[in-house]
Amino acid sequence: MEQTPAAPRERRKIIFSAIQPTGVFTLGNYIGAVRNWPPLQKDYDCLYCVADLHAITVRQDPATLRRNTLEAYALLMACGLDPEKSILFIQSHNPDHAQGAWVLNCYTQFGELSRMTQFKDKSARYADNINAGLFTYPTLMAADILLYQTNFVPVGEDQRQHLEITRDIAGRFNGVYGPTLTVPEAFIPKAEKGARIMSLQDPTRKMSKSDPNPKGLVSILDEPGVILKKFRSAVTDSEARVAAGPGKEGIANLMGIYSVFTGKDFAAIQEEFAGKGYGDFKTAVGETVIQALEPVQRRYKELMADKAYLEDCYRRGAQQAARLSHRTLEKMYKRVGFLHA
Ligand code: ATP
Ligand code: LTN
Repeated sequence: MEQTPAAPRERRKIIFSAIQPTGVFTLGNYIGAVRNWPPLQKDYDCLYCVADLHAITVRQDPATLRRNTLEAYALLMACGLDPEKSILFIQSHNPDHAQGAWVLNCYTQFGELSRMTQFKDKSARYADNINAGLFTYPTLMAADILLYQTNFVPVGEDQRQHLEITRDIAGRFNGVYGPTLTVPEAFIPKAEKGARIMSLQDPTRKMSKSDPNPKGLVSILDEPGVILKKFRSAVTDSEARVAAGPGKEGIANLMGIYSVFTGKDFAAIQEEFAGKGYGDFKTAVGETVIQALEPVQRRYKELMADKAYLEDCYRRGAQQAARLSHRTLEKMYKRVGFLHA
């Protein structure tokens, strides 16, 4: 009997995300983004990238940027990303990103870039360096995503607007030239699952790697003693009741962190700490975080002791990425009418 060919395996959906090498990842980066990436490796074709091109939209010291880039790459692996399962690379190693961004710049309006809240925030914060790269940051991010025909982009809540503009740009390009770019969707954790972790010193501001006040952020490489100290001095309120509610943003933030690592919901946490003071609660949160980060810190030390291996991984990652992005870039070039080289 003639053998029927095996049904073609359904193509796996594509995941892309990136992080800027602007410092050691914070607990915010970890909870809102990086920690959610390793489990996706099983069911999706994943690409993860260290966004060094994006990092220079803010002035960087060259030696520090170089060090931060290698460290960010090692941190991604320490957090569970596996170069045998995903494509892990450094953005500047694949020139297609810059080339794709140029084309997309020409399909992005000045007005829509002017409305981006990150641009407004960063141009207020770095008023002496409001450069064109800071303004066109979203088109480079759109290129990162669209070059791989990405279906889903796992990021924290603060990136939602960037995903919206990416979708608009893709839709516009497809509208002019016919279907070329996959319109991606954001994968953002639910609010109580750490979509937005706030500063420990000012719970109305998000925890950020580049916060000049290190007391507000927990870095994922902080020593246990430091982590405990930062949680113990976290800003809360004077009510001494472990519960979320108006005026209790600090406590709600700590409850969110505790919930992520213990799997307990807010009601269970409230019950666990009923009648106890904030001191006990803050210590419990700190200890849970220390425990969760211990394997990451251990793996990171091992990886950083083998630079040749890291180099090998990021070189291979860049080649794998370029092979994929090239197909899309060629299509885009053809669509817009560039003469074949
Ligand atoms: P920078 O301070 O240099 O602007 P950042 O700490 O804001 O950096 P990014 O590199 O811009 O970090 O973001 C990497 C990922 O971490 C993104 O997916 C972003 O949504 C997520 N993220 C950043 N900060 C937080 C936070 N406080 N809570 C949850 N997710 C976050
Ligand atoms: N802008 C992002 C980092 C980033 C990114 C991307 C995230 C650059 N390119 C592509 C997702 C997809 C940030 O986290 N600040």
